[in-house]
Amino acid sequence: MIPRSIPNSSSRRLHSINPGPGNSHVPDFCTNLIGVRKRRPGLIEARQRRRRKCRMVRRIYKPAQYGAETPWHQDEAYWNPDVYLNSVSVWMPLDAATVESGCMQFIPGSHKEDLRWHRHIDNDPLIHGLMTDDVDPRQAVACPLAPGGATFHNYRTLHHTAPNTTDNPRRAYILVCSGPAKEAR
Ligand SMILES: O=C(O)CCC(=O)C(=O)O
Ligand code: NI
Repeated sequence: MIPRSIPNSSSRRLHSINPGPGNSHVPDFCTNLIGVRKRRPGLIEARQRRRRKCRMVRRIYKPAQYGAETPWHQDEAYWNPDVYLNSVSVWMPLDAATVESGCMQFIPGSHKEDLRWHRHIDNDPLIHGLMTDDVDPRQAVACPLAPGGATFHNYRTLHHTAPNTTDNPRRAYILVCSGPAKEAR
């Protein structure tokens, strides 16, 4: 069995990649749940079991000339394995997404393979973002998109985005959908 990195409990449900100064993430759904968790522990899990369809919306902002790389990862490394497996993410740029501005890049076929070993960025457990070194970037396929286009990726698909080196921001809207929680199958 390939080991997974175990993020601390507060970070397991958030998929906030590379939260350095270059990227800004607004996990609306998670922010809401943090409020719920304080009021009634256990309510989050109950709600997640009931919600069988779309679970999370995120926005990622890579500022012009500043937005940091999102390192190679599989989304599964972030998910609570009891709840979030079988996700598919719809990634929609609101600005032109090119290799230079940070379009999505994928390793074809990686969704059929195992979860790779992930570690915290900079090996710093205080950094929420995870990354894997177990990847051959020469196999990457970049997917440039016009605003309003979309890519779809499975929770095991290896993916990455480069830093934004252009003069324009690169904003993306991401819809994460998943299947039933394990215990509900
Ligand atoms: O937009 C990015 O930089 C990365 C997005 C991502 O990793 C995802 O949607 O799963
Ligand atoms: Ni991702």
